[in-house]
Amino acid sequence: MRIFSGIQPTGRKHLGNYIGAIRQYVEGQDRGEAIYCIVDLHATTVAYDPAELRRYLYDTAAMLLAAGLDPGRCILFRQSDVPEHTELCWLLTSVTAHGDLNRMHQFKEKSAKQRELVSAGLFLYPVLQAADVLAYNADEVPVGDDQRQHIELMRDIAERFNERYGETFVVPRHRIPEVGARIMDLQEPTRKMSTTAPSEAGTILVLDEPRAIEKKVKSAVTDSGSEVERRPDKPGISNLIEILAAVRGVAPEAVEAEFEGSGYGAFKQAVAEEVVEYLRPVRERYEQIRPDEAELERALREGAEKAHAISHEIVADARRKMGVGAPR
Ligand code: ATP
Ligand code: LTN
Repeated sequence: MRIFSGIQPTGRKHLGNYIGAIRQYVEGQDRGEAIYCIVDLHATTVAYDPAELRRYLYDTAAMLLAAGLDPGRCILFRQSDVPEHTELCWLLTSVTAHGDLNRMHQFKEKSAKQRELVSAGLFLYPVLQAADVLAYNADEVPVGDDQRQHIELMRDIAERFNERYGETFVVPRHRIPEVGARIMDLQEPTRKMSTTAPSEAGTILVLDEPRAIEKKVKSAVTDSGSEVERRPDKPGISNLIEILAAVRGVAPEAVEAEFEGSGYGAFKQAVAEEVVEYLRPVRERYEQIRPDEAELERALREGAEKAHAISHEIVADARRKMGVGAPR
């Protein structure tokens, strides 16, 4: 089985990214042929700083290695190093409906936030994402819940391509974790945790110092009452329950049962401590890995060569089926 996922080089990864996606990547290495891509081309679809993009790319690569990706057991590479992604993106536009792209939640949200320019790249973002996956004929795509619609679209694109030009692509399925697929902001628990939140107080960064994590968890917005229970009228407590369950690798019901009657204070204390211990080894390994940019670069290039060897054949087949390029 082939597993593929992509992650944006937005330097600072948070607990939502870690629980929703990154730890699934790590576990994917034991379940199949795992391929992970740092999507620098996707990062150019909104306003960004070129020098920062380079730095963030290394930050993200170091973070993934610190989390447990092992270049001996997976392929880790930079999207722009493998030109098949952009080529296939264009080829796939021929079987992508404009109306479908217009309906993408992420496009609507991100385009509303742009101050200067809503780029055509932002509109085509999901097509490039489809190309990322289809270029490897991946079976499974580990992502957080917010990517559900993008995965549905890439399935439609693959199916339409196969219908129109003949069987070419594997139609991939998402792998969204049962617990922790949508970690919410600690200050505004009706919004997903994100690096682009207006305030950092609600976002636990993977590299946050223990004291910062403790402060953020303890000042998390909770609801009136004192029951540690998941309920629609208790989004703050529900989120903390989900976080602790994900960190422990247990069902949320087990957390509810353990903290029944203990009150918010003791519960938050436990969440803070366990999140600190959960992230500590990642932060420590990151500090060791991040300074050696030459080594990060070497690992990424090696990854790109392996990725290219796979995607080259698959994209060449798509070209042939579409009747573009010289005949063989
Ligand atoms: P952010 O909004 O924080 O910038 P993102 O979704 O735009 O994150 P990525 O860093 O590329 O961009 O996301 C990597 C993975 O993390 C994706 O699979 C995404 O679904 C997942 N993810 C992002 N936010 C959360 C969250 N709050 N809870 C669970 N998973 C998440
Ligand atoms: N849009 C995704 C990142 C991404 C991706 C992919 C995820 C780009 N290409 C391919 C899975 C498969 C996001 O997390 N924001």
